[in-house]
Amino acid sequence: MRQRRSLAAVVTAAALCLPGFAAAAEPGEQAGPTGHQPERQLTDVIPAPVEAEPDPRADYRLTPFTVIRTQPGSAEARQVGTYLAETLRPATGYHLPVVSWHRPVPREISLLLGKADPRIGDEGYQLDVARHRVTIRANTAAGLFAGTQTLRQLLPAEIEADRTQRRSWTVPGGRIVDYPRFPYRGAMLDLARHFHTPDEVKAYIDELAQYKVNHLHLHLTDDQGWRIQIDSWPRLTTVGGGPGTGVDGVGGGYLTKAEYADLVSYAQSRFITIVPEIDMPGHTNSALSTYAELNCDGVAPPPRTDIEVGYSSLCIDKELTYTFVEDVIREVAAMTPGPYLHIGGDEAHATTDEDYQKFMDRVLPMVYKYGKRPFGWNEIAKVSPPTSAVPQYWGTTNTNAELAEAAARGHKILMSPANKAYLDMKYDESTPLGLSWAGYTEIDDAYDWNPGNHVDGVGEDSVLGVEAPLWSETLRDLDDIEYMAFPRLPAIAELGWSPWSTHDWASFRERLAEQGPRWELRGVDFYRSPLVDWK
Ligand code: TNX
Repeated sequence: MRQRRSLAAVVTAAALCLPGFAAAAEPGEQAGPTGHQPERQLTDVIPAPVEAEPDPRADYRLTPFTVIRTQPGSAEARQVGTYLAETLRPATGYHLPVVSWHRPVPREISLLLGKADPRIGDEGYQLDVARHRVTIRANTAAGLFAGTQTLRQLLPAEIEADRTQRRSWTVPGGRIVDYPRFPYRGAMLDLARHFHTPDEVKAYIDELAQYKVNHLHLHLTDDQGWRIQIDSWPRLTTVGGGPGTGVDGVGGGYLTKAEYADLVSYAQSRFITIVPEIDMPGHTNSALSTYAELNCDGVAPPPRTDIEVGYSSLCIDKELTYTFVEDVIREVAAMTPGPYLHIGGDEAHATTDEDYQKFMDRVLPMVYKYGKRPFGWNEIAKVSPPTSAVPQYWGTTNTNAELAEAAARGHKILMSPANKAYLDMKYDESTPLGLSWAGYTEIDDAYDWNPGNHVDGVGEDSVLGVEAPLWSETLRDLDDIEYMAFPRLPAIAELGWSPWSTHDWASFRERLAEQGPRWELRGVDFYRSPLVDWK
């Protein structure tokens, strides 16, 4: 009884105070079994769900009376409910109280743990839309979160507005059962070539989360700049990340440990794990020019902000190199709760193969020593690292002997083929930003490849997942980032989440068109590819 009374109080408050109530109460706007067509179909979602069974008689209408009820006793489920309420309140103007009651209430959206389709696993969910309630069930809070992101896309695009919209809010009826194809669905942001502020990274995280991306790899160090505070080598950031250390001498900056920790927890609240990268032994000019003693000859090279690659190397035969690397790995591991630490290893053209082997033989064990699983660009496959190390494929061909051998030895591989998944490649010759060394990458190129058989000898079972790297030699601000990431990021996200059986360019381009108005309402810049009939 008490529960019912407090609900009544809430609803009255909504009816009296909130502008959305008046809009919803307008005559002729009542949702009903007849007449009112939802604008969205149950399958209008990116990434495409595993299974969707529409029921046109079961459309649900969000109203000022809707309550979000989360699993009793689960603080995590409640956080997901609160985030859902926060995303739906601005456009609806509804109160959308979040409660954790045991008993169902009328007109609820409930987020519940357990009792779902057994296929959903750790990250999947089951979404049931019926006349009077929406129920999301999952085994974990991550699954509930994924379900809420689907629900968000099933509402009309205006749900993304930041001010109250005078309209009705209908969700198409039916059931979705959905779970990921690969455990790792990632994006990468390069903070080294141009620094991007914590607020910019957070804005990107907010977008990634909507497409069920669950890892954000931060490329934190490179020839131009060093972007993460390391207490034992303090000049790395004050000098190596100082003013003028962006490409062409533009910008500079770095993350303090506090800012990094804040980013980690912000990402966590959207079920995204941060993967830090310290690139070595190449791509290290910022460290070498900051600390002269790290160089073989003890002489610091000048800082560089051009975009050449492959000229720098840590000094492989100097013991101080390993003191330095261990200090950095120890501190980065300590500030990173996620399981992975990326040690780069790409384009070490200034390091001989023998030295590269020596270096990795010393450094890989350090990553394990501090409790992390190493990631490296695919070049690390050539040193036969322990099989739990993850090579990240960035090549442009469908054959790579070292990678196939690594898969045969039992490695999981992360797929980021540069001619498909690199978000910094130009869309076509007229794209004002980006590079083109791996070719132009239109949205259909980004979409049309199968991570499960892209490289000979690297089958579905050897693939950990996919990642879309965004290198920022040419990207200075958030608009630049967004213009290159959208619409290609959702293509890579779908390849990581949706089963290959749903893969369909015609369907994808239609679903993508529906994202356009959402990006506009959120102020997200994007490339209006001529291959898509934008809404
Ligand atoms: C290659 S991909 C690089 C980066 C560049 C990128 C630009 C890789 C592992 N290394 O250093 O930023 O191309 O597209």
